[in-house]
Amino acid sequence: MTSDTLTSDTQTASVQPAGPICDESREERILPVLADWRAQVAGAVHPTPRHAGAERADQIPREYALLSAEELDRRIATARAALGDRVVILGHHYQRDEIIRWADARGDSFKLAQFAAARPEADYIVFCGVHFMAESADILSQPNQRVILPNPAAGCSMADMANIAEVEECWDALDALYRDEGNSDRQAVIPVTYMNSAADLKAFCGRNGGIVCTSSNAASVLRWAFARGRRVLFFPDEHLGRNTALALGIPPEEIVVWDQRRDFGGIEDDATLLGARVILWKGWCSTHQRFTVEQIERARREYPGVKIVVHPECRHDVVAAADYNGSTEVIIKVIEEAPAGSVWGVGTEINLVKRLAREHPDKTIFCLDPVVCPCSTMYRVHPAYLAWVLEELVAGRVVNQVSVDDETARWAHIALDRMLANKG
Ligand code: CIZ
Repeated sequence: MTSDTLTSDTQTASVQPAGPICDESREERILPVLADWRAQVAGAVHPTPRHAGAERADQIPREYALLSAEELDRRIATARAALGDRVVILGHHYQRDEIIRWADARGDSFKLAQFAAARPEADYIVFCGVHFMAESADILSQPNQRVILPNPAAGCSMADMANIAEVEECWDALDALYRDEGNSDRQAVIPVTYMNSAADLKAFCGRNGGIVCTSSNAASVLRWAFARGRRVLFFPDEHLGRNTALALGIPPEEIVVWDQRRDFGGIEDDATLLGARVILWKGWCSTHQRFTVEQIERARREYPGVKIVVHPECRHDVVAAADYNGSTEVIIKVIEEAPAGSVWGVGTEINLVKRLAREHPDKTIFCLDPVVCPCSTMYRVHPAYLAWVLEELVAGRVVNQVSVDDETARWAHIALDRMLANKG
């Protein structure tokens, strides 16, 4: 096997000028197990540092790491044909092309959650995305359906920045503070969790009068929350929360950050929280944090007339400097509807930017960040994992199933249903 077999960047370099690749996103860090075997086959000494999440990926049988890209494609196609309508494959926009080509539906987490809920006839939902998406699909699907995440190590570092113990600690502190605020027909705080969060946090929102949002419907969800509560506690993404609140006209002085790593969220006086309308968790997306105003200014200098579109997980100064901001679905729509010959600087995950460039050759589309930096956790769904889980299904075995316990699922379902009713 050549190194190209496992390196999608080399396969797609014709569209995105090959720039330096950020360290976190190198294939040998993302797929350390496969990379180790590859190196061993080539006779090298064990050269690769192991990624923190690698142990969860160790189960893949060695033979899959040794298959060529062509052989993997052939085996995926055969297994999928054998499974027919019993399987549905979902592909998130951030997945690499070698995975997206097998997807029955591609979309953002909102669209894919809807799709999963609308396919009760499929026995298996193979979710090519990350752990929180597969959990949501499990919650929304029928009890007889099984949801499979090809590589269980595919997670989301932002989602991991909030856990139930920390959120409950914050909630108790807020409850103690707001308890004496006086009568009101509205709840003191409505918890809102971004889709990028674990199922137990979605359940927390369901139990406490709260809701889930995605970047597609965050504004509509915040309006829903303010109709029922005086404040919102928004987790785990600080930036999506701030960008949405500011877009709704909430003044910056009524938006505060709760830093879960510090005592009492790092908030020094009660008055700050008493005057707050939005309390933001201190979490972020490592990929979207890379975008800067300087990159936008450079794009405007180098491409006069360029339009800039960024994701609302970017910092507010970046969103404010852009022409448009929105979820992956919005970014795709804005570019699709743009006239031929237009030029676009895009601030989101590189796999999606490259795909947009390939699918719209009549437009110039480039990533604002000159350093190629795929979301390193999304990237862990490699065709080797897809081939493996599908062939196991053909053999009557389910591997890498994601399943949420009944009690968590019951409450999380309530928060997700509220989200699905808020289309954005
Ligand atoms: O909601 C999603 O799927 C994510 C993670 C981003 C987006 O904008 O689609």
